[in-house]
Amino acid sequence: MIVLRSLFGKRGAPRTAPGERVYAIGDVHGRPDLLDAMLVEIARHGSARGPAAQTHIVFIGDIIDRGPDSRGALERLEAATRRAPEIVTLLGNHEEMMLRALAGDEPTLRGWMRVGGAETVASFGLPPFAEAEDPVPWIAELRRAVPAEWVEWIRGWPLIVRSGDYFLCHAGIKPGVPLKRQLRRDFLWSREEFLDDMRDHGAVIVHGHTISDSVELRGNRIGIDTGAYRTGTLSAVCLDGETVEVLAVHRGEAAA
Ligand SMILES: [Mn+2]
Repeated sequence: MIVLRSLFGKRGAPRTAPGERVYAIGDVHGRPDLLDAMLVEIARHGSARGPAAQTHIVFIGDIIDRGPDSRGALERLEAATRRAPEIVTLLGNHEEMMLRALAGDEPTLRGWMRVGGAETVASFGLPPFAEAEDPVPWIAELRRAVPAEWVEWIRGWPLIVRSGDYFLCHAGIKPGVPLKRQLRRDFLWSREEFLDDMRDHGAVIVHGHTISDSVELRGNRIGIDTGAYRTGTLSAVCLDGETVEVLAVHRGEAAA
């Protein structure tokens, strides 16, 4: 495990809000085994580090899709959140697609099937939506398969969490636009324009959504998606005052 201090140059080291320890966990994408392993690792890490006035455990979004067991990942997360109210899950673009499909948005449904939604519906016991079929009965079937209380729960997931100099969101932000005026779609879908931008965004942006080989610690952002569904490695960072530590759990490749 590494500890990094004063990474961030000109404004001085960024810090969490006083007394706050924040664990931010990368994209889970249908891997309940890794979700559980990471919560165990965080508990171990927290005991070793000693108590904090307040701890927040933040999943960065994209709990579902691509991996083998999205239904299981939601089930584990829901159970963990009931036990541990310090867990917060941010909305990811994949949950956004599922919510839109459930609401009857056909173009989103078609796109969702191509980017891992087929795996999610399979985990709920449904065949994928086929291009030529009538979407109305298929969507009705999906609504029966996904528990209504889970849909309401996911609808309530926030887009952002802030602690001191850190700003957490699923994908990123629109550079050059104040954090208070960002759009929902930028939190959910940002890619290169954000990733390549070297400017100070007014906070260090902690995000998932784009896979990197290891956690990316940059001056203006921290990328924590290490592609758990295909690498078997789920990563997280612990932000505590001025310290940043990287955590990871590994459970082998997802079953093909
Ligand atoms: Mn994403």
